[in-house]
Amino acid sequence: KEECPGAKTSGGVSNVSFGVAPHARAALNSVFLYHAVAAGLDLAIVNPAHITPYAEIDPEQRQICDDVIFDRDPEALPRFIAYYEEHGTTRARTEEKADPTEGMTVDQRLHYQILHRKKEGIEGLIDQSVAEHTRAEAADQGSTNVAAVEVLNSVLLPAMKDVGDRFGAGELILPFVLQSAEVMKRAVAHLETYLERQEGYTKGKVVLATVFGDVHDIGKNLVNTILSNNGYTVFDLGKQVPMNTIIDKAVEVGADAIGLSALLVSTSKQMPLCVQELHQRGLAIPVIIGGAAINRAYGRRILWLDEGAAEPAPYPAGVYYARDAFEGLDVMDQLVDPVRRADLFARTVADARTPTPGVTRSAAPAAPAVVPVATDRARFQATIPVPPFWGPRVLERIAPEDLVPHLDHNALFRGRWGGKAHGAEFEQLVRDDFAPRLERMLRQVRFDRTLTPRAIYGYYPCFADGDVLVILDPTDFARELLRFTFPRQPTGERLCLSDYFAPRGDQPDVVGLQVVTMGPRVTEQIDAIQARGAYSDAFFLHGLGVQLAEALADYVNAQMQRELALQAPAGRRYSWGYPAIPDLEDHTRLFDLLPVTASIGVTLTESFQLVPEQSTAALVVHNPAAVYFGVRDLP
Ligand code: B1M
Repeated sequence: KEECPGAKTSGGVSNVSFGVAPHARAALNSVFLYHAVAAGLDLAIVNPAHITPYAEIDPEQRQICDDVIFDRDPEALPRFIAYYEEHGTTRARTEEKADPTEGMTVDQRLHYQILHRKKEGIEGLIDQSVAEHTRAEAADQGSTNVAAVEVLNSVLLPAMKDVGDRFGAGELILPFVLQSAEVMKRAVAHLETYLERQEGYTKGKVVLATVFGDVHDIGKNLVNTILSNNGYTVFDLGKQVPMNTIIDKAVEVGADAIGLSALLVSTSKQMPLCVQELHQRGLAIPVIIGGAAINRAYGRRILWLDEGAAEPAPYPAGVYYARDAFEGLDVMDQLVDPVRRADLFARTVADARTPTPGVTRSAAPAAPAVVPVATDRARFQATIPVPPFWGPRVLERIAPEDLVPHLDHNALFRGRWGGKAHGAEFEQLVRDDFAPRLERMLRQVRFDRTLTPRAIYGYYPCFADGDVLVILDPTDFARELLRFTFPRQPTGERLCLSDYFAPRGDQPDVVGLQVVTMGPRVTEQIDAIQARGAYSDAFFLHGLGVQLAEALADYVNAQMQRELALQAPAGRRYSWGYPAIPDLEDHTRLFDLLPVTASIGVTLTESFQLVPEQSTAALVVHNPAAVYFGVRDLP
């Protein structure tokens, strides 16, 4: 592969283990496959039924297999054979281990299985538990219905609470919590066969939605999973939901709270509108808000009904910010208890009245007269690159595997897949679970054609005019097409992105533009997986998809850097919505320049978000002096 770039390799993996015992082959083939894939094997011929998943092979066995595969010493093979003769099959070894639930009561076993993410046999345990609780209730005119409610409240919900507490303490990562929720879902589904359809075994009702104009729902889905598996009835209205639909549903079902989710600053503006509308309609339903671009201070601000008034009054039912799904659960637990609810409201209003130290708004200092960078025309002229073409170009045939070198593994494992919460055990988690999982998933998405990466990019003539970047017609440099306006830092160096482009001169400067998408199928697949209750699979696929969207943007960026003969950091990409170019409405101007919808099928919502969800857009600046800077853009 080194000699012939672009060549692919395939291998019949089990050839490596001919002649040894079947259970030894299952381990050796797996370890060999693991190393072969890491070394660049593209296609493997294996019988999945005859292979032990790498993550299930303990470190001792991996070491023994590694020694054979890498031929570490002459004793490696005899040691390998002796080991597997002595130890029998992997399955037998597991069975030899003491049952960790030995000596536990049925209810303790249920708790154990939820905490340890074990689905097998959960239905049988529920049957036994309901039977025991029914017997215990007998003296008290008990029924299986009463017993089932008790199992829910005294066994299953405390187990999920334990899971949540351990997540809060950093002992569990989010995917594990989701797997516990899957066990919980299965347990509750079985328990429901004992429950008469009646009100009373729900802890409360929540209407949940991603606000109008916003296409992101991973945050909302996580909240749904955690709330519904902790005893709440969740009416999930989906994404891009108009405010009136949310309010009408809350009234219809008698909701105890409305949960609103939004990913971006622009769409978070729907939240205060919803609070105001509830008040206008004389409704007093508490509102919980969450999302990446908002914070507690925002929650406190939108609590007030008339911010401009001398004595603004709080929305009487309260607005509560939830940092994550577990804080959302905690808020709900307080809201459904009248005493705790009054207390929460009083504390929230008191907090909102107390100015947070260090965030009081001060008047912007007088603007110093500056902008030395942009005026140096001669300096710019020497560095303006020559693009290989002017205008747009579409990249159609991008294979997902081409994106792997651009995949930020750290961001994927720590951020998107939640591994950063695992502290010191992170490395082991990556080795035992995340790395083999990634390999597996990449194979699967290739096979299923889940990802359909497409991109459009282009080069446009331009010049800077103060805080404005003027874009010219690529076929007629004298004709102005449109203008992008960027904010100038209010303090300090008072920089603006336009400072890094040459002002008007004989030759125009050049700006790069790009839009990339992983396509609609990945979102459809995530929705389908989520709908069948495989929460952790949906979470992992979402994380991989979004990180590959970033990888795709980087892939296109690298191509642009090559075409313009730039050395990083020259050719940095800036996305709309970030502090240096905050105005998402500029996506419409971008779409006027690049035929995005016609070529790669990406459209914009009313709030200028990109659809499909796993898409991103950027402007590329060739000037190496343009490093990250910006103005704060929190609401
Ligand atoms: Co982008 N992105 N992104 N992005 N992205 C953010 C959101 C941003 C904050 C980054 C930043 O500035 N540092 C920024 C927004 C800032 C702003 O609005 N001004 C931003 C931007 C600008 C953009 C684009 C607009 C850039 C562009 O292309 N021009 C673009 C928009 C895409 C589009 O329109 N389709 C874009 C693209 C992308 C990717 C495709 C690469 C990717 C996908 C995002 C996705 O599908 N989710 C992505 C990512 C990964 C991020 C970050 C890094 C992570 C977002 C995420 O998925 N979080 C994010 C920065 C960050 O947060 N560090 C960022 C995980 C998710 C589970 O959390 O949704 O917050 P979240 O939900 C949490 C809590 O908030 C809470 O609980 C949930 C679970 O614990 N919660 C609730 C949420 N709702 C609740 C409701 C409740 C209770 C709790 O009610 C009961």
